[in-house]
Amino acid sequence: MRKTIVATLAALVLAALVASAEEGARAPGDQGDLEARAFSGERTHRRRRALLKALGEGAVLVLGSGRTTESDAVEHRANRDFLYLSGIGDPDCVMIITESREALYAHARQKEREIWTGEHVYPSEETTRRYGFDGSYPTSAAKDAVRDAVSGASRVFVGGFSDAQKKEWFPEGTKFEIAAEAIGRLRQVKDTAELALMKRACEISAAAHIHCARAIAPGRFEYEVQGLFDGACRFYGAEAQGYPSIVGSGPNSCVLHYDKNRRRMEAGDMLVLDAAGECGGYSADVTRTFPVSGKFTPEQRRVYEAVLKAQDAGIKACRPGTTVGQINEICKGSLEEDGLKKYLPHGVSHWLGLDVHDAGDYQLPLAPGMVLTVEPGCYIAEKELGVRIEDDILVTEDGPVNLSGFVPRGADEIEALLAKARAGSIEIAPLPAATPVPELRRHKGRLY
Ligand SMILES: [Mn+2]
Repeated sequence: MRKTIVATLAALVLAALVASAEEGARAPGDQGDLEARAFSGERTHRRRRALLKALGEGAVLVLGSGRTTESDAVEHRANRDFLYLSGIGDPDCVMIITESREALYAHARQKEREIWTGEHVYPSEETTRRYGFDGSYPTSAAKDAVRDAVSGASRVFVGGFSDAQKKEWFPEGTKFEIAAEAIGRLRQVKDTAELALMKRACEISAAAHIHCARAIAPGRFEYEVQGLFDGACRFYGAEAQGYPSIVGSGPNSCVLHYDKNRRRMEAGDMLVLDAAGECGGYSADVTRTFPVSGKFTPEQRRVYEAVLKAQDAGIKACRPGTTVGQINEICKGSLEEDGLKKYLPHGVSHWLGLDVHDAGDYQLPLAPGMVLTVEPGCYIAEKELGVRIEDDILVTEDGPVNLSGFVPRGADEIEALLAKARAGSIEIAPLPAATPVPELRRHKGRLY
């Protein structure tokens, strides 16, 4: 008997394993291990050394992490250059990097603040070790240290300081050089740990595109699609959206950065969905276009397939040595063959990474490790017919790798996705039945 139960259990476990292997499906996963690898002290130390070497002999780098908000009620967005070079996303930190020393400055530990916001980076031996610096010190010591470091330097590179802060922090007459360009050239080529995070962001975004298709139907609102999309990104571990989700139907399909997402979709509309999640600070950037009715009209299909053809040509060209300018020409040339070039008012590519429009030099030819978008579009405003198709392409020696390619792209596949998605329900707790707003009587002369 027992033997039978064990055998049955083993068979069940095996069946479950086989099923999950067949589907290749993954549950929401912990992203912490990927982040720890991408921002290890050893790795960020190597980045800081590479940067100083690029800046040249006698250079000093003073980089602040800045502050995007004074309010705990508004999310702080980590300074991307600071994050890249340290793994630290906290505000109000400063790093001073010279040929001989790497020092980090942060607010001393404030236990009473931790009640509100939890632990932040503060100077300690553990902080020094974890982030790979030579020492970590309280912010109160930072101004003197900046003056010392700058006085002996032949070149001073600065980032993350406002003009007012520069006056306050640096000796008068300091000749500033901008650090961002050199940091951008480093950020432009991703290592394997960064690519693992980008790949995760793309996979999550792709899954969210497929998930939210069930809300694409006549009569539904653009924000319903956004709700399912953004929620699916968080569900799979994305800590933020890479940028405000663009869900533009009908006339809004022709508004490039539309993000109000309040319109009710109608039969016959096109819907441009440009949205993606962010993992460990790295963003994806994915666009698909859907016919709200479920089927493209012949005209919509003709335009859609022309944009797809242009995108295929652009993606194919993403090889070492090609420039972004050439990819732009290739996509536009393809649209010209179909008489649609005049409906594309934007460039078709940008770098992608810690920023959705990432740092990097657009004159440099593509090299292995670079990631860029290829996103041709066609916007015929008088027909309310907008199409954009966008994927995230990794450049390798062996050719382009489409990191976001598993969202259907072909016109038939898009229609099949919509048909399948609509068969699924949107299971969410219903709003309670409508009840009237309580009446308020006149109180101290006030009118309600
Ligand atoms: Mn883009």
